[in-house]
Amino acid sequence: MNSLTKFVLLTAVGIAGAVASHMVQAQEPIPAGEVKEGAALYATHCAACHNGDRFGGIGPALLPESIAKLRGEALTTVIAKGRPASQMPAFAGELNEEQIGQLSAYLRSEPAVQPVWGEDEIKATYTLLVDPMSLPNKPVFAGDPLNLFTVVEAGDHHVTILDGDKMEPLTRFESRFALHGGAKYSPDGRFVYLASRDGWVTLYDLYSLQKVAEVRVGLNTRNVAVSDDGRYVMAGNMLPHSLVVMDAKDLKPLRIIPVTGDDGASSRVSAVYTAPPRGSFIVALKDMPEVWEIPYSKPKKPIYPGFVHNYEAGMVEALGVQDRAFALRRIRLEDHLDDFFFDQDYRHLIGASRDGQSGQVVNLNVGRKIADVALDGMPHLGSGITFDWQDRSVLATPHLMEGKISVIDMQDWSTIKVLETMGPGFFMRSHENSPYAWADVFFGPNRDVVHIIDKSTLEIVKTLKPEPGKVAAHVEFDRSGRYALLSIWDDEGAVIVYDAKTLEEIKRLPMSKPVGKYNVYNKITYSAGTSH
Ligand code: DHE
Repeated sequence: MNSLTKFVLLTAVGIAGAVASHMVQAQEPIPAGEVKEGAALYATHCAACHNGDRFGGIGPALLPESIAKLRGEALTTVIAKGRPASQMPAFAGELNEEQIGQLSAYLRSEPAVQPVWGEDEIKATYTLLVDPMSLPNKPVFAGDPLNLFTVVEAGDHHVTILDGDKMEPLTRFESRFALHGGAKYSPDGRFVYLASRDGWVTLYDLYSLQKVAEVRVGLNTRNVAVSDDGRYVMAGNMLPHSLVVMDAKDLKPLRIIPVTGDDGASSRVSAVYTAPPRGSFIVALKDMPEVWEIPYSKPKKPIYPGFVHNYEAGMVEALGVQDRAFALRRIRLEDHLDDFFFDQDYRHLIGASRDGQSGQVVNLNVGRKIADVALDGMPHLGSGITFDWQDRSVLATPHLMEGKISVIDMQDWSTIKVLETMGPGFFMRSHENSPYAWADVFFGPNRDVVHIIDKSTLEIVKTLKPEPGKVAAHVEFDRSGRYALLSIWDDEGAVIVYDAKTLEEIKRLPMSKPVGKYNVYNKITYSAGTSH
């Protein structure tokens, strides 16, 4: 095994660890003595902000699942050094190394009181900050409101709203702790919904540039989806095992759907997405080999003759409300799904489990797996894109475990090409008006490069290294496809604006670890070049 292969393998093992980090940590024995000492230290130093039960207060929840991202020494480092630009102080002056170790052992241990987060707890956190009826009917800024970007800055937990015409920040505000994944927009692009790992959902008005409402829907949340009729927001939780439906105009909780199987066992949610042509939310589950289709309205056009949509067939009751929406359809599979995406008409779901050897294609109409796809090195959620190649639609995605990009024919699900890259990547992005697809290299010695692929030849035509030594990742185009924005993932990072045609750098906007950026227009039109 040469050293590069070894490095990639070790990195891949690291990623696998990252991916299943909470599982790994749950398996590691934690010495009981350390936990006991740690509990006492917690009560003295942490409970005031993070709450006695560790469910979070001013500070985030400190449960094994919510701190899973702080792997290895990252947790003790945060305790010792604090978090810059946040209210988390450094404890190195007050606690010695052994005490910090005890505290971190306690935080990684299961809580004495099993967390309960039901209707009462959710409703108690609900805050309406502005009456939606009092909001202005025009933006308070000049410029195209559909060409804004929401940039999530993970370094100091802030969000920047970026004017995509001038490529200048319009405003910047503090977000909840650890926002993760795509910001979601209302169908008219006016409101943005942000979900944090520790369960907070924030509704922000892009016309008046202010927060409208917040609610904590869970203790560990995966993501949110917004129905394309603009009525509902659905959040998927890891803890507790539930889905929470909110009113999209003010985030009022409407319904809690427990995620349980026929046998009564429950499951964590992998992710929830909106399937606009179907009028449904599609939910993938981590612990049950099922995909759920949950309708919120009648489909726009008949799905196919004879298909019985649950919206018409079903009638459910929850939280005292009885109606046709949210009548669950279970699609039973052979394997569970962790990561997945859809074709553009939402007929197929292409997914993979994290320990599986290949991906599967599920036809959502007939409700079963119809093909296997060669996606052994599991992709991250929302990693891939679709585009037309020659006379067919293709899907392209990086692999998280290997330096490869697969291009898959979406007619027969065969692999058209596997491109070798300089390392495993997270995200690929493009735009209908661009001949290029951009793919980052996220792991390994070349994590500072980004490949640019010609969508007609399926060849890498250029490799950029914008900031040697710093991770360059996650691209999003502006509304027109003229500019491509790339992040430098560093506390002293930046969003770099490129001319998407000449591939020349236009400008650099300093930002604090801008993990993701989401263009309003591309998102609300479900552009094939970005995540949905
Ligand atoms: Fe993500 C999207 C899950 C680790 C950055 N990631 C998502 C989504 C899910 C998810 C469910 C879809 C949200 C949406 O769009 O609605 N991510 C997971 C994991 O399970 C995993 C592997 C482990 C975990 O910690 O939960 C994981 N993700 C990461 C990271 O380590 C990344 C690189 C840094 C970070 O911020 O945590 C990361 N994830 C992202 C980003 C997106 C995302 C930037 C949105 C991509 C997009 O363009 O839509």
